[in-house]
Amino acid sequence: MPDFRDTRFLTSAADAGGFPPPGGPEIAFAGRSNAGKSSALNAITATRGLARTSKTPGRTQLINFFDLPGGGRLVDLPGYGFAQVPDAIKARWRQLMESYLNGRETLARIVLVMDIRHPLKPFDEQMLSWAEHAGRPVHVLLTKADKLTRNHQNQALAKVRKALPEASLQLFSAQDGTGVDVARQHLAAWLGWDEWQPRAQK
Ligand SMILES: Nc1nc2c(ncn2[C@@H]2O[C@H](COP(=O)(O)OP(=O)(O)OP(=O)(O)O)[C@@H](O)[C@H]2O)c(=O)[nH]1
Ligand SMILES: [Mg+2]
Repeated sequence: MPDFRDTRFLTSAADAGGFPPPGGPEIAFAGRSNAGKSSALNAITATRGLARTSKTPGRTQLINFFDLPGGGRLVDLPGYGFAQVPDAIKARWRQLMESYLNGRETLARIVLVMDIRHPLKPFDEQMLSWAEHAGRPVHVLLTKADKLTRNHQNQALAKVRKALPEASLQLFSAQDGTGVDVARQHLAAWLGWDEWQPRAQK
């Protein structure tokens, strides 16, 4: 049975020429800068430091590819929305994202990572409509749930669910582990890991 802990860094790409040859379906983590994409990827793979995280928004400026055991990949996308960067870098970001989103046939699914305190910003809406148009299913992580009380978590969840009635959606925290197994369960189902059980990870 494949184990998320056996996920390995493959390569980083600064442009389409750097994308690795296709190697199974790709599940890409998208979201605003600093939302917690890289941290979510590390929590799901139970591998600290696999994807680089930072307090400085805009840390991930490359597309990072990770090989999953048994085929398929996780992809850590650079985040959008960091104000303090020059226009030239924003333009490069846009070009890199467009070439990946529009050109990558092996892109199978999107995990949209949103800070539970700041969901559904314009970039998130753009990503959701792109994914719908492109026929890529989306799973939403409302992350940093540890920053809110249980009550406020549920209120935020209900609010986003109301705005996105069709979406697959969950609470998540890379810090306290909320929802990590739920997210793994979704990924395992997508990957066809039929008999995968959370307990096998422990
Ligand atoms: N409390 C808390 N902090 C988190 C959580 N996830 C991420 N963080 C923090 O949020 C900051 C940004 O996390 P990253 O995972 O680097 O965010 P990112 O979305 O990959 O950011 P970019 O690569 O800049 O787009 C870091 O300081 C993390 O430690 C979480 O679930 N709870
Ligand atoms: Mg990152």
